[in-house]
Amino acid sequence: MISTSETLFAQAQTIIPGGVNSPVRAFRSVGGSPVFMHSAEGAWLTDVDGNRYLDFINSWGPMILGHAPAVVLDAVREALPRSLSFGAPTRREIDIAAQIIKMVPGIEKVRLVNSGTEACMSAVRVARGYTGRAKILKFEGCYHGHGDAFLIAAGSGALTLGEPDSAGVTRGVAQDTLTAPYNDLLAVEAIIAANPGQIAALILEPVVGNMGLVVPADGFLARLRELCTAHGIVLIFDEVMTGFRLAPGGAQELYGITADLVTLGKIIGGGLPVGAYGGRADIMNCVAPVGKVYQAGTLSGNPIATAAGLAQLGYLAEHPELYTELERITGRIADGTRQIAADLGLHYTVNRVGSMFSVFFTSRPVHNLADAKHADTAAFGRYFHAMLQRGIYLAPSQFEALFVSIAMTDELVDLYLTACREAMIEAHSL
Ligand code: KE4
Repeated sequence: MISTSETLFAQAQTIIPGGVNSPVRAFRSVGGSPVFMHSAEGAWLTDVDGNRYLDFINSWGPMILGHAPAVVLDAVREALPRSLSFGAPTRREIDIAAQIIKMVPGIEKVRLVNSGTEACMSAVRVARGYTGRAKILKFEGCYHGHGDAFLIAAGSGALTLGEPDSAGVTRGVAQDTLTAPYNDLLAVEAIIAANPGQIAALILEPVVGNMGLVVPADGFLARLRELCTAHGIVLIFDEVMTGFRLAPGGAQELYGITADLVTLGKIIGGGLPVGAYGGRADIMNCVAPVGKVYQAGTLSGNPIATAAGLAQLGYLAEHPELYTELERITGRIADGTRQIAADLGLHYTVNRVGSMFSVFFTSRPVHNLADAKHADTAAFGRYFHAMLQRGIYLAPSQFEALFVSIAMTDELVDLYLTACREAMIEAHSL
């Protein structure tokens, strides 16, 4: 019997490229037809056929409070009657900027945009304007959105599609993007030495979610901080995923390292389109209209999006205990998964930081993209579908992180672990 999702997907593909508005949603790397969602509440998604799934994507990070949290919905309902957009400054933009500055270390000034891509593109442009330099250094497997400068050895969907460099990115752009393997300080030092006075910014995911979850090696972030300070390079932490997730102050708080600029997204909007970039005032004062680095946006600071974002950030700031619970319950998930794989003789690598984790279908440790690429993506695809059949909704790619919300309970973890064991057995015909 053809499901409604399959019917809708066939229809969508006739008028939307690949039938989706973001490539990773198309299930290309795991095969099959994507599930079309109808509604969600707490930890549960419901698709258009009425099937329910335990959500480990949570909109790729934003839904840290679970789906449809009252605190966010109430704030949106309260804002709705006073128009959906002004294109003029509003009080709430001051309130959310102040909230971000209160929560995120190192941010003295912040500008709102509408996506993580915009935040990262803008941060790099400001770094170039501030330093007068052209080149940037990124890491293989890190994803900073679909800006041209970043689609070089990118992670996430670009990696999943097996097209590490996107068509349409010109040689002129690519020549200014230098890349190094993640966690490889020797490579970073060599690139800096080979490009004296030319590198405007070093941008990275302080904890990587976009090649699957990869943890910074001890001392890696601290050494990058030293190198950037010594060479006048703007250190940009892309915390679009990790911001407000790993701690109220994100990875900067967790690791005690302060970047020069931070990019934010996902959680910051409570599920609505908000991104932000911010950091040292001397750098941010280069941004128009006060400075000469131009950046703009019709819907930046949108009153409904800022209502949702401010409500979510406020709740996270007022309930720091939820990070302890996320640590505990995600620890149960990761440790349980690792044990199940080991009991089955698979010994798969499970990387986790806080409420972000990935199961790599390889027994090798995974510290960078080359390691991650050893994973058996075919087996991962079979596992993905075996879990989907059992009502567990994972990221449809080996090269993505999973996200846990505070709606996850011990009973739901037990459901997940039971499904995980059955799916591992099915995926490997054990
Ligand atoms: P957006 O433009 O998608 O809001 O943010 C881009 C971005 C920037 N930086 C990091 C660290 C990110 O993870 C992202 C977006 N993450 C992907 C998931 N790998 C979003 C999902 C998708 O592309 O559909």
